[in-house]
Amino acid sequence: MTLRTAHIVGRRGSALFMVLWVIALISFLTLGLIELMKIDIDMEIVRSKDFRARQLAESGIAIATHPSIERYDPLLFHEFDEGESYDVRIESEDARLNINRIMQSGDTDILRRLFTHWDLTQSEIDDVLAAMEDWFDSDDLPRLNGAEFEEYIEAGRHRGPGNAPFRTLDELREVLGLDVLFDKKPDWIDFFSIYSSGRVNLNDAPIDLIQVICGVTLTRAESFVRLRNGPDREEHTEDDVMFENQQDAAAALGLSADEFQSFGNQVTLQSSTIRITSVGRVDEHERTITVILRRTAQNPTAEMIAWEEE
Ligand SMILES: [Ca+2]
Ligand SMILES: [Ca+2]
Repeated sequence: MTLRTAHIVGRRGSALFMVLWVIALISFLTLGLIELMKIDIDMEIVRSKDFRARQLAESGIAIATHPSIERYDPLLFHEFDEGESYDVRIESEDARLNINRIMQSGDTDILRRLFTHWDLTQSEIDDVLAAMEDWFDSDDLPRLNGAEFEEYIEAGRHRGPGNAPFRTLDELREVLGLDVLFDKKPDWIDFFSIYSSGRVNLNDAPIDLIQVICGVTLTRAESFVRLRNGPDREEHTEDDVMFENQQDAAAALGLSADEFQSFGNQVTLQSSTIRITSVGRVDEHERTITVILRRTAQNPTAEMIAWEEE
């Protein structure tokens, strides 16, 4: 091969290589583009399902807030075609302890008893209460094992405690030093409210609160809830028993009138503050809307106090 022929073959080889390289590059870019389009379409599907799930949750809220809807009404659950549904729960907000009222009163005895019930040690309870009190009080002086601004920043938080009553339950969740509570009772936050009256409604209270407030055994508290649930043993159904007077409630708890009176000012049998939780679902996508309403005999159409979404 002459030098000139070798040069031509070399140039043809380079050209071929360039063509192959451009084809590879175009293929690569096309695949990337397809992948990007696929991600975009997937995100659009997620957004659309999320939007629809929120619409369904809103429908549930609209139905549940109607004054004539009872907590066991079949309209509170509806399943549509193609994996779409909403499910609404109506309960008394007074099934929960009001954390701000407890902190305001300075009497944390009920919290000590509840945290003991959840197996926290006395020193763990002291630390948890110190942390909650430091969040609540207006000063910046940390209690022993409590936490104020400096401790929050040192722990990598972007802000310090509220130094005021809790505005939301998420703020209560943010208190520094509550890990032990989350460890021993992961759903502890569900026992609290910032809207409840301060008297716990025995017609809706969870077993733990019945035990701790009324000082009864687990067996007694369970038997009380069984009676409350009616013959079908299921809560929130038409046969549920609502205790209307203290004598009946005391008898169902196996307590004398005097024993009931010892905690009578901490409990109630009716409430005007209602929690409505509506879950909208589309396949595996879920949106939850929680609404707090206050409904009185004078105002049966109800006043909305809070609207939270997650
Ligand atoms: Ca403080
Ligand atoms: Ca029932």
